[in-house]
Amino acid sequence: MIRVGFVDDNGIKCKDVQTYSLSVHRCKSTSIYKFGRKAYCERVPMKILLIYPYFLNPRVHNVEDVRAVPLGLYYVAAVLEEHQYDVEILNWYNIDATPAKIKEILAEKKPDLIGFSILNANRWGAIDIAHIARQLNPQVKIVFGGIGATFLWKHFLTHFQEIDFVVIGEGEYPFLNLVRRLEADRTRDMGDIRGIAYRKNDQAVCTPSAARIKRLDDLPDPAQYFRFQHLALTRGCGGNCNFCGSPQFWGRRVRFHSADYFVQQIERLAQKGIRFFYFSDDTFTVDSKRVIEICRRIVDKQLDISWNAISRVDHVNEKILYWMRKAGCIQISYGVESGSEKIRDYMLKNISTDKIRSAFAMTQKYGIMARAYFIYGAPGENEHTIRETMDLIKAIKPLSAIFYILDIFPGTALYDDFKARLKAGDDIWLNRIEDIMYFETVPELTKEMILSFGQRLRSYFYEKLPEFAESIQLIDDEDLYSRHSEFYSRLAMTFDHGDYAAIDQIGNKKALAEKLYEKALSFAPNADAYLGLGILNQKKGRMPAAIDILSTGLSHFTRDPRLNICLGVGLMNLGQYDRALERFLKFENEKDAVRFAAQCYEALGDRKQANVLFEKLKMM
Ligand code: B12
Ligand code: SF4
Repeated sequence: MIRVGFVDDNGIKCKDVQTYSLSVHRCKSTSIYKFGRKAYCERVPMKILLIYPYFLNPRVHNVEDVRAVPLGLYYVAAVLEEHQYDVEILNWYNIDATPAKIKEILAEKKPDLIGFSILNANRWGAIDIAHIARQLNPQVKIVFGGIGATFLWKHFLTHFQEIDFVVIGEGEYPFLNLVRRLEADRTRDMGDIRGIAYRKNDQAVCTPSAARIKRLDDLPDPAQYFRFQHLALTRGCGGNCNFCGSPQFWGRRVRFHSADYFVQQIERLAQKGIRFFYFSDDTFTVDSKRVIEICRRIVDKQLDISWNAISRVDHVNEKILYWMRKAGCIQISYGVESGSEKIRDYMLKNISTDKIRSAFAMTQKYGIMARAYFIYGAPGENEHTIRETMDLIKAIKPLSAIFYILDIFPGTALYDDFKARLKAGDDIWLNRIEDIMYFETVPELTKEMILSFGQRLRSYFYEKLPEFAESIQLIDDEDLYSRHSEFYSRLAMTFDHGDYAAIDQIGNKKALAEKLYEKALSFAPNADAYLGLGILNQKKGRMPAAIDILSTGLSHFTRDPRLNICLGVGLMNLGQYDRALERFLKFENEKDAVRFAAQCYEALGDRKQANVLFEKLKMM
């Protein structure tokens, strides 16, 4: 859209303007054009909403899995930002299908176009939101993009009139081209925009695929505009697993960002307060030289960050693990999938048991938590293969394990096989289901069997976990001592009050946490470990021991408020209010410190000071 009007002698724009729908070339800097002396023409950017819609089934346990906006949406938005569009991302994973709320927000935002990021499991959320948006404004354009839309474009355009366009594959530039064309209102023939699908004479058609972006660094860095935690150094994966959409979607040739781009992205986000990152590549460590370069720079720049990464067991070695740990990596997730070689071969996983064993041993040795992804419920799964998976768990001793039932997603070899076996078509997705599980498509695997396999695997893992945690042997490298200390301390906290603390199947958690805190301190002083031990001792009524350990902690971390407050509480328990008060008064801006200080004054009979602090507390 462009707006045409006039400026007065002072250069002030006249309010009485008209808006035309015309093609216009953007002014390089201001996007305002002047014609002659007094007329001007100004581009009114389209209002674009990019929505990450809610899933069909509420996530009770694994909210963490669905909470984050897919990374690609930030890239799509950054390209639009770079071209001066008015773009906003809405994370609606938790709007919980509340039409009134959705209506209210859309009515207020008045988008000209809505783009949805589609995974299979959230497509109904998008369809329902699109329906509401259309009711509010029949002119609004609806675009679906992402991996869940790409392989079902025909299905979506055939069955859902709300959807105008599907962007196929890597979305940034096809979407930009589409938006430009819509803005210019030149929609009669869209056939020359590569990488999109639309309805032509009531038939769903798609244009030739868009070329993949050659140099990923040409993409504007979304960190300039947004704050997010998932990053990716690469696009594509050399693997060819039959259950995974990545090979068909991204291709098996891997493209990279440069170390410069990636580290600058981290720095920009760190400046926005992000300290923890998820490196979300399919295989972060494909190019070990590049990864080591990135790690060196993180170390040289003293970026105080920690991060998780995803990799393959055949793409790690000691050198890369050393550098990753130095640079703050705390966890690597590996797709192990199954203990049965037959099942791994069926999945085209192409990794040997030896490789799995050695990657896990190496990773843990460097103090990086090795997490295993398992998939159960593949053809041929039975008592024996589940036993094999348990044996592998026992051998590799993962400190974290995730168990998924084998799902069939469009765009995978498994899906093609499913369609051929069941003579099924994409219409299956007209059902309000999130996904299709493999066991639902064969008679020999029943739901009960699969659920019990899952339960057994999880129980086995939890039962063994304390043993795994205790058996870790870290490499004796002084360079990594402080990292080792962090590693043990973090692990201890997980059992003490983190994720594992809530799991009943894991036994002896407190005793294990205590041992792990002690191991942490055997490498280097660590404030969390001192605090953890202090609290554990206090809870067991071992006050002198608690005071002792907290005092040692304070000799290393004098200004740490948590250690001071915890020690103060210990002293209060021993009736030493004077000494406790000294600890609390150092932290007049910490609520707990002020409350305990007030209680100390009260116990010491100084009602006046106690009241001053209780009043202060009310204002905090
Ligand atoms: C890292 C990852 C995760 C991470 C982080 C996800 C995140 N928030 O960034 C975690 C572990 C949290 C995760 C969770 C899940 N994941 Co996941 N994940 C991946 C992985 C390995 C990489 C994703 C990525 O960052 N890609 C790179 C970015 C740049 O691509 P992108 O986000 O897809 O965006 C591009 C295009 O898709 C497109 N696009 C995307 N949205 C839009 C919107 C518009 C309007 C347009 C025009 C274009 C467009 O343009 C973008 C730029 O080119 C992929 C596999 C893969 N390589 O894609 C699986 C994958 C996406 N995940 C998958 C699944 C199933 C899930 C879960 C549903 C699992 C669950 N148990 O609930 C959840 C979904 C939650 C979510 N928010 O993504 C499947 C999806 C299959 C499907 N058809 O639905 C994949 C493909 C793996 C597989 N099994 O094949 N995942
Ligand atoms: S599962 Fe992992 S290794 Fe296999 S193709 Fe997908 S991303 Fe690559």
